[in-house]
Amino acid sequence: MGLMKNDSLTAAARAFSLGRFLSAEPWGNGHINDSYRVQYATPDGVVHALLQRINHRIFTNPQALMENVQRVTDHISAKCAGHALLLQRTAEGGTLLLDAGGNYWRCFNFIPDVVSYEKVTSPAQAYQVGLAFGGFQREVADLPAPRLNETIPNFHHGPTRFAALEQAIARDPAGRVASALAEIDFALARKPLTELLLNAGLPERITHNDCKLNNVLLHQESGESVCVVDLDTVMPGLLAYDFGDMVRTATCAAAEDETDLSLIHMEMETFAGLARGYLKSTAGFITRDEKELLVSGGRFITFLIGVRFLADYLSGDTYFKIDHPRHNLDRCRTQFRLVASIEKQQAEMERLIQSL
Ligand code: GN1
Ligand code: MG
Repeated sequence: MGLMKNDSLTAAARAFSLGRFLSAEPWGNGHINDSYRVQYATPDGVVHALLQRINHRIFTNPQALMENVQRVTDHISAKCAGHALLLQRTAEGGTLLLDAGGNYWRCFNFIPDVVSYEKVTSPAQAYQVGLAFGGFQREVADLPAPRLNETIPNFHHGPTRFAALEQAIARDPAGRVASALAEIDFALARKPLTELLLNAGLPERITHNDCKLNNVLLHQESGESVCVVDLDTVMPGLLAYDFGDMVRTATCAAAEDETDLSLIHMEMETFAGLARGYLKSTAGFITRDEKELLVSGGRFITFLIGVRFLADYLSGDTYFKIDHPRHNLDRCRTQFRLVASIEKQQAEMERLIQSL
């Protein structure tokens, strides 16, 4: 999915009436939606906003998605002292814009003085990531009923994701199976992992479901977490899924698409920082069972995302944005290498969690 033609981008930017539209530039590294930083002129000077085109091929019910985002941002901003995400409104008063080309747009306030990272840089940074997503879970824990919409059903459901991979292997629509035999073997050998968290009797929570390192905004000077972003997949889930995605992205100091696999390693000290931050934020509500399965969550989610990248590679890259034809295979390889690294250190990681 390429970037938008300038005219529909500009029209969308103008619809959110924050001032006189000046410019828009692509922003961030999301694999799904298209994001832009927009500048507006106002009587008080230039203001920025984050404008996003929702990928409605993947988020097939943008209204249900926006209902979730609205409820969650309202809830958090009402109790949050610092910066929080807020939806901006169009001149007609809506937060979701459907344009003439059938594109869905929404717009957030732009959080100032922050940075986000593609690779973790220190245990102290991992601590901030754990603190931030754990804090998010804590803040939404008392969201009033009803249950949130499931924006993507079965999002972290292991058997469903694995079945999609098996189907891609059997059909081989892009003729790529022969180029991924080692990865396919790795996945098939771990099929039982897909059931691991399902029968553990863990409580349903409201979770973020995309707890990537780059979804935490850190203050550019202090390095402290300011807020978490990317609320599209906030829905019912398990704490272990969120912790798992943090293990996946914030304990390995390499990019998700690194091609030098010798750099892929679950770093114990960084993990300790992450676990400390997370358990500090969640101390008031995490149960013993949930705590016991956090490391399994790391192994599971890293495997699951690897399975998704592999299935997309075999299917001819229909889901994740790519920069080159082997991109999803490169991503799958880092994930599987990281799974192996977690498996080697799992006992030690679990001892560490229990010591906290
Ligand atoms: C996608 O677009 P982004 O980068 O926030 C994906 C996540 C994956 C992630 C892998 C809706 O997130 O589930 O973990 O890529 N989002 C969706 O980097 O599928
Ligand atoms: Mg996302």
